[in-house]
Amino acid sequence: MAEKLDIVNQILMGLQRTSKEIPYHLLYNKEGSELYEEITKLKCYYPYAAEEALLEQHAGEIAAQIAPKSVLVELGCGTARKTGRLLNAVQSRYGSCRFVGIDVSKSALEKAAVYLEKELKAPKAHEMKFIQAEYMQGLKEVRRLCPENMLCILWLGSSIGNLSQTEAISFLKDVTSAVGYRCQLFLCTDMWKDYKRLFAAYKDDNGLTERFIKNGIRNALNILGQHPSLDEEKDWIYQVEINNYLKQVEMYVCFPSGLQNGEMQVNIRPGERVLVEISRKFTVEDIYHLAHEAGFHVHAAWRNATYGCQMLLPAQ
Ligand code: AVJ
Repeated sequence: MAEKLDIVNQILMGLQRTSKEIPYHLLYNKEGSELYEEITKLKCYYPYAAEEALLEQHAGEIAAQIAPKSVLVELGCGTARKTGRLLNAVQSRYGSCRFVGIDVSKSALEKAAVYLEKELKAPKAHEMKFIQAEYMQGLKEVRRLCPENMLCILWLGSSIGNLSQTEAISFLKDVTSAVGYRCQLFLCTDMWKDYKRLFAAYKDDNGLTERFIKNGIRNALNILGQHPSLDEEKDWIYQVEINNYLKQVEMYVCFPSGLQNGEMQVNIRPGERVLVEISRKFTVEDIYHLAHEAGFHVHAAWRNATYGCQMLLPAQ
C-alpha cells in the first residue's frame, strides 16, 4: 500500500511542475509492455535490430571480455529475447554459464525461462535463476546469493537512455554500491544520429509509439483514479521532439482541451503538454564521460555508427 501512495505522489509531483512530466516506468504496464514488444518488430525502430546485429556479430569477443566464472546478471531482462546468444557464447568459451534475470514483470520472467531453454545449445551447462524485483533490490539479492563471484551485469536495450545524465550517473554509482567492485557492466547505448532516422523511429506510421506513449498517460491517470473515455483520448496529441542540446528524443502528450481532476490536484491547461519519456542518444565522448563520472572506465567496446555496446569496469 505504501508503494501505491508513493507512486501516486510521484505522479502528482510530476504533474504539478512547471514543465509537466510523468515517471517513464509507467509505460511498462501490461498493455505498454506488449506495445513495446510490437514496436521492437517495426522496421523503422532501428535500435532493436542494431543491438541484435552487434551482439550476434561479436558474441564470441564479448564473452572473451567476461571474467571466467562470472555470474551474468541481466537488468530488466524482459523476455530475454537477445540474451540467449550471449549465454551460448559464454558457455562455449568457459564450458558453463550462470545467469540471473531480474525484472519487475513476473509474466516476462516466465516467458524468458521458456525462451532461453529453447535458445540454449546446451541447457544443462547453464544454471539459470530469475528474480522478480526492481533493479537495485534484485542486484542486492544476487550479491547476497553469490557473495564471492564476479558479476557481469548486462544492461541491454539502451534502457539507460530513459535517464537524464544526473540520473544515469547516480544509477551507475548505485550499481557499485549494491554489488561492490567485483563486477563489470555491459552497457548498450543508442548513438546520436541524424534527425530523420530518430524521428522515423519514434513516430512510426503505424502509430504504435503513439499508442505506447498515450498508454503511459492513461496508466498514470488510472492510478490517480481517473478514467478518461476513449473519446477524450482521441483529442490527445502525440508529439516527438529531437532535443539537439541534450541529444535526446522527447516524447510528449499534448492536451488541446486541458485536463483536470475533481480535487484540482491535477490541472493541465488547454494546449499544455506532458513529457512521458526521454530517449537519450550518445556520442563516443558522451559514453566515456558518463563512465568516468560514474566511477567506471570503458574496457572494451563494439560499436558502429548506429549503436554501441561497451564493457565498463569499476575505475578502482
Ligand atoms: C526501451 C528506452 C530503449 O528509448 O527507444 C521505444 C523505449 N520509447 N519507443 C527507447 C521506446 C518509444 C525505448 N527504450
